[in-house]
Amino acid sequence: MFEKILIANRGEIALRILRACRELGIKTVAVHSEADIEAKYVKLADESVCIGPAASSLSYLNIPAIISAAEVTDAEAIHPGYGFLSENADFAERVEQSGFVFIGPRPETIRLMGDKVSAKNTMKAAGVPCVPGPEGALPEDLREIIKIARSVGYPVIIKAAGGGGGRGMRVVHTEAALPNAVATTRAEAQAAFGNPTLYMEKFLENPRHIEIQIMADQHGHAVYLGERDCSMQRRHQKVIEEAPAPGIDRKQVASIGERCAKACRKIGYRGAGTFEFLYEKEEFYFIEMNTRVQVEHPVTELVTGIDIIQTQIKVAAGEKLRFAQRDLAMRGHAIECRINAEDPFKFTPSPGQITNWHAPGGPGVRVDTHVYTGYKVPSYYDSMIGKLIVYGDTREQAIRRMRIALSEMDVAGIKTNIPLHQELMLDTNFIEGGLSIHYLEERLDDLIGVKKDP
Ligand code: MV4
Repeated sequence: MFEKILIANRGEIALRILRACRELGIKTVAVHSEADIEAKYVKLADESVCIGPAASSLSYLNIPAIISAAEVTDAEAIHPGYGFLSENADFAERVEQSGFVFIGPRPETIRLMGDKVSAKNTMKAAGVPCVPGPEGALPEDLREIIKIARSVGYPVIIKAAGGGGGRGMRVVHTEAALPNAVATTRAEAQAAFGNPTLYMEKFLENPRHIEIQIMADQHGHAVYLGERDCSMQRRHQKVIEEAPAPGIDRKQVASIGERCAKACRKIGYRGAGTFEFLYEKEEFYFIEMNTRVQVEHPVTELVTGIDIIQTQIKVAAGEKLRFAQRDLAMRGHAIECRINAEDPFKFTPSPGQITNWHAPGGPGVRVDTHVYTGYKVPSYYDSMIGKLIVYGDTREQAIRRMRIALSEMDVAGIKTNIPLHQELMLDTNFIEGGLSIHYLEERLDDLIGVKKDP
């Protein structure tokens, strides 16, 4: 096992990784920007290194500064968390070339999955069901593209191979709209990702967003840790996640999960990973794979009892997975509410000093956060300041516990989205479960309409 790990991230996930290291008896190095000098997890770490000014581009994305920090502190491995450099294949490569272990997949795997065309081809070939559409990238010739779209059938969606997570895509409903959509998406893809490659899929109008968590070691073993329903989102930002996904046949989840695990074995995947699917009319369609640990990993931890971060570290150190698929089961139900420093209904960021922070507790309540009374939320980073996660024997119990936990939670000095979560935990459609990716945005239009014109 490693003696010392450098945590190349900030906020709640930096603290989450730090705690995993402590439990494993591993020393920690925190790297931080000038804006995060006062962060408590920086003091909790055995060592800390300032890697640059507040702006992420100069600190948390500063590859040479992070490698230097690992060198001067004699760390053995680097955990990238999520966001920032976590899915940057060049970073993973530089980490390994500098003699450190990257806690994540091999750089080639990150690169393969970062290109959404090669990711889809790989998964299709490995037996994972994908969204209908032509194999590979679109040709340059517009006449060819028109023919392809006709054979797929409208509506279609044009996506950038370099995109993902909602960036670089356009829905096309008619042949008349196709030429402009292709030209615009191509230009945007070139500008944003330096890669004009596009691909096309049948556009699914009202899907759910279900993802499968997988974990693989370096000895050819891979398992799936069930699914998460992440359909409650606004502008590609998830708001609530839960496990298991309500109303989906367990045998079907097992069949898809097994195919994901098999695909991981086939490509020699290493570490934690997530297969993103759209789910519509009782069918799963693969769209993308994430090669990092995800924000919402705690709901999976609560229903499986597996510590995903500790497992990432163990498999990176070369250990075999200590559990096989038959040892794994999902028990009970977990829900996560992302707590953001923002206006609950206008979504404008609300940075500043937290003058009072009281977190809820009790059975089945987990709060993953780095904030505390007196903490100043910087304006430079993501607005998420923590996650409230609850567990219950049933989904009903989890929702009840979430309502109670939200009511106990007291945050003063900044605005948070807690009132939005309170509203959603009483929403009859959410309580019923199984909503599509469009529900929250539609519901918000209603809510905001009502507030404007009561
Ligand atoms: C789609 C789709 C409908 N049909 N692909 C958006 C993020 C990126 N990961 C893929 N996305 C979508 N791809 C087809 N063929 C709808 C979306 C989509 C979406 C997906 C997951 C979660 C939220 C979303 C919000 C809007 C659109």
